[in-house]
Amino acid sequence: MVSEPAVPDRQYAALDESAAAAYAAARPPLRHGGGDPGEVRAREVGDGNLNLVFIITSQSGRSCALKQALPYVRLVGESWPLTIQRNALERHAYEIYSSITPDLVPRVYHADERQALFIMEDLSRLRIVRGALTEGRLFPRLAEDVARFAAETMIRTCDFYLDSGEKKRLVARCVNPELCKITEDLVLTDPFFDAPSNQIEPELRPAMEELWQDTRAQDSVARLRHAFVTRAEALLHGDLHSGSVMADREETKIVDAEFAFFGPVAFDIGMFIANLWISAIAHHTTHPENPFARAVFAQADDTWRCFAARVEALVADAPIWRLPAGARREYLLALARDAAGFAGAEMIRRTIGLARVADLEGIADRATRLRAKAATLAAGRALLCESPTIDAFREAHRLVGRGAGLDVR
Ligand code: SR1
Ligand code: MG
Repeated sequence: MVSEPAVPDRQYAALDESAAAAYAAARPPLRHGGGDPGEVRAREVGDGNLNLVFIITSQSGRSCALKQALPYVRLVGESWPLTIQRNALERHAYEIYSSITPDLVPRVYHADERQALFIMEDLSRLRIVRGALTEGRLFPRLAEDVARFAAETMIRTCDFYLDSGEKKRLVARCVNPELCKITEDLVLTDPFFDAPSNQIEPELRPAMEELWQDTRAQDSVARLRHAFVTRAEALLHGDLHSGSVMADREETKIVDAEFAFFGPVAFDIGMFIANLWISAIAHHTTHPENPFARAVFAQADDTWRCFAARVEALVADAPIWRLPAGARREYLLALARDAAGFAGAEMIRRTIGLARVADLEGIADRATRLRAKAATLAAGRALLCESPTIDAFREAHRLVGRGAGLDVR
């Protein structure tokens, strides 16, 4: 990876397609060993809530992607400013990930902190998993790969694997206050009171008012928020949902790591599984006869099983600090409870919060859409209430399955 030398008078400017093409044409991987890439074209394809993403192709046949941070939240506009330093933090996270699970993250070729951008591998051969799920496509390696990414990158960056000084230096290097605040607010606070950022259809308001009065759910979300804010356990991706994973039948890549920070190990896996559950509920509500919903449910289950198995093996084999068997069981149970709780909060916020999802919003028929949303809200609330006392993650899975009308064992 090549880093751009600091040029003091060159100020940050958001790129347009022609500026992105010109920028990339002069840098790796398009400008390769001094060779001319020929005509270069850029297409802005960013469909996320925060950044610009360009796919850049050249006459020479080489291509790449350029990701640049905007100084505000794209979803909302310039009225919500946001640090562009998140781009350097995301790249730093990829550096760490590529030392642990190189096959599961994009390769980064070039970075420019002043322009808050980096150039990485073009992944347009793969699909964003959320989009594929909405079209009824699943990828066979998804559960295992996402579970491997989460378990390996988190357990190898926590105190079981890192010497105490090294761990604390890494925690300091990965502080990410602005992006964490987005999650603290949008995932773990606003959905749990009548906040202006929520978008609640009138038919769903009674369910939300009940949730706001439910002391078990409120206690649970307060505990989760406390854990998210205070427990610097391991390097999290911080936004690991189906829109942050790209895949096909053969490979999986985890992207959009700008929310990375040191937080509680259960958060990422809970978020990812929640988004699979949302997809399964949306499909089951729309087409109850179609087996696809059941297949997505099974992937959620597999994700947890693969994650728990790998965490257990990694912790049992840890070089710095090895938990004995009884403590390991307690650790895994605590992870299952927290993951189920975080999943509940994520299901609720993706249904009525600021950043909702295509799985639900894309259901064309209003009555069906409202039924699906009522089911994701009910499942989220049940997870919040029951997660502190479950004895295995399977109980959370059954709870969601039953709520969705799927008889899952
Ligand atoms: C204002 S940003 C909204 C959401 O988009 C990101 O992908 C995160 O999920 C965040 O909560
Ligand atoms: Mg994102």
